[in-house]
Amino acid sequence: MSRLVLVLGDQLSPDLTALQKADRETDTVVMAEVMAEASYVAHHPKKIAFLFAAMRKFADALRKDGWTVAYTPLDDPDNAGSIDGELMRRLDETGADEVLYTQPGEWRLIRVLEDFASAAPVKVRRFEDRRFICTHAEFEQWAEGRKALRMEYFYREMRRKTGLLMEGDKPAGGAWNFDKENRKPPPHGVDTAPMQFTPDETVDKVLDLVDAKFAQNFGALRPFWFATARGQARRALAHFITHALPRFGDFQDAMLRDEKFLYHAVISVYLNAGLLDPLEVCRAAEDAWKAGDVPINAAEGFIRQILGWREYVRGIYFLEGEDYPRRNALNHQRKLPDFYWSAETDMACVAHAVSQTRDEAYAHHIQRLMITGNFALLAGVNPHAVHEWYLEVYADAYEWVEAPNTVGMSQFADGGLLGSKPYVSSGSYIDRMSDYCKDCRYKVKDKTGPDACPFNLLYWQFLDRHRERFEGNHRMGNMYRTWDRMDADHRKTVLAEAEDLLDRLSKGDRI
Ligand code: FAD
Ligand code: DLZ
Ligand code: SF4
Repeated sequence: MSRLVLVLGDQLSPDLTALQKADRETDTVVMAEVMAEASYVAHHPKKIAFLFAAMRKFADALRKDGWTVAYTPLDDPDNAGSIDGELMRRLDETGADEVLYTQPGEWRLIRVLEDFASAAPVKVRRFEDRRFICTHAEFEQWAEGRKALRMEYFYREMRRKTGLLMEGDKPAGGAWNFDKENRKPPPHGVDTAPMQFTPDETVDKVLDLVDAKFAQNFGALRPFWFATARGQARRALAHFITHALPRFGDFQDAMLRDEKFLYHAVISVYLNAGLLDPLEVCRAAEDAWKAGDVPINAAEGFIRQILGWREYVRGIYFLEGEDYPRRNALNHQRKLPDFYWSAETDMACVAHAVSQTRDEAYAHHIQRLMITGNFALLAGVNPHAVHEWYLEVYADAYEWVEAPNTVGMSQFADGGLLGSKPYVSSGSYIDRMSDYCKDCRYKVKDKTGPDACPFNLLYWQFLDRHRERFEGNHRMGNMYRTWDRMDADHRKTVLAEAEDLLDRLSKGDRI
């Protein structure tokens, strides 16, 4: 008996379930660069290049390990153009009598492979993706019967399950969460950067291919410095643990114009493709804390992002089903402003986040949440358009992780399933946490008038237009009381100027 074993571009892990179930003596691994995957959204060229290069190197590593790999490059004249097409072609070619695959991370591709299984002349077996700490069954069990699915409680379960940062049944350091210590304003200068890798021959070839085929996509392909193999990704992780993790907690929410990465790990691109394993990353951070190299607020804050948030959003994506990315609880219908592509706006914070995204296919969490996400929510942009933007522009974007973060956390389009209140802020939050405002054409201190910061105007207009929904929210009551205490004429001016700003946005005027 011989089988085909599918390995997708974001399944580059030797312990992938389908590989574990296969036999390297008799079975053939199928990997394919296909247009269907490379164009279901217009991915950032750096993301495509990263994946193709990592796929090619993973295929080579499998071959060295004794596997037979049928690998199809994008420009192979026989390329069938899609994952199911490639599987059919390889079935014909090899005469294999079974296909094994691991569940993809997106409903779209799950359905494609289900249809393939119905049409295929041979048995097709699917396995759960075990490269996560929480299984689907465990998440469903945790969610069952709960009124609110709060990440914090899920995270504690995961701490107990893994024993990470636990002292017996108590959290290490005496608290589950040290976030209060993690809200420091930006530092003056940053003394580290993520590890960068010079393109080798494999990467160079892929860069030329991506240049030729995807030049029209948003984003700069070069310079390209991502790790593209597990060994490199491990080195990047070790570099982060030594040089940046100690200060990760303190400056987790800070933003600096000239420091794109601050003390962030820049490993989501590797984790999500399978080059790093989430538990190994958490254990490495825990070990650094145990060795006394990293304070507890940093180790805990970092581990919470992976053990907590990453696992939790995946659980939500699969629990909620395929309509999740289409939700629009606030009925927001505005078109995504053009400056999300061009960076041509006078708002220094937005211009900066967008141009950094174009150059690096990366922005850190607070830039995504409190700059581009915040503006889209305040302005009432259609959440599906926002979702598509995030899926296109970041190298770490796959729907299972991107959609809950965008549709749920950032746009409140799931009606508060994921977050108990919308992440909106006026300019003063951005000013406190960044150095963007000092060079902005708008004045963050101005609440009204020609120089008023758009976040100031839109923040109050957002609260006002969604009063019915949010007034009773215990975390937002204070803001409504502040708004109501303002002078009536001032409120009228704010609303009128906000409407004017939104009108100009609709007309495509520069704002
Ligand atoms: P660090 O800040 O160093 O954090 C360490 C790791 O924790 C990350 O590598 C990531 O694996 C994990 N993590 C942190 N926050 C989250 C989170 N909220 N959800 C899931 N994992 C998290 N992350 C993605 O991996 N892919 C996406 O497509 C994505 N889209 C996002 C869209 C929006 C609107 C927002 C607000 C957040 C999104 N995130 C996404 C989460 C987060 O912004 C990124 O994981 C993080 O910025 C990656 O950079 P880093 O590796 O330097 O992370
Ligand atoms: C994102 C992506 C891209 C750009 N290209 C490919 C590809 O050519 N071949 C492949 O197997 N996978 C690719 N991927 C990743 C898939 O889109 C991903 O597996 C699904 O979105 C599920 O997460
Ligand atoms: Fe952004 Fe307003 Fe600050 Fe300008 S003033 S950078 S628009 S927050």
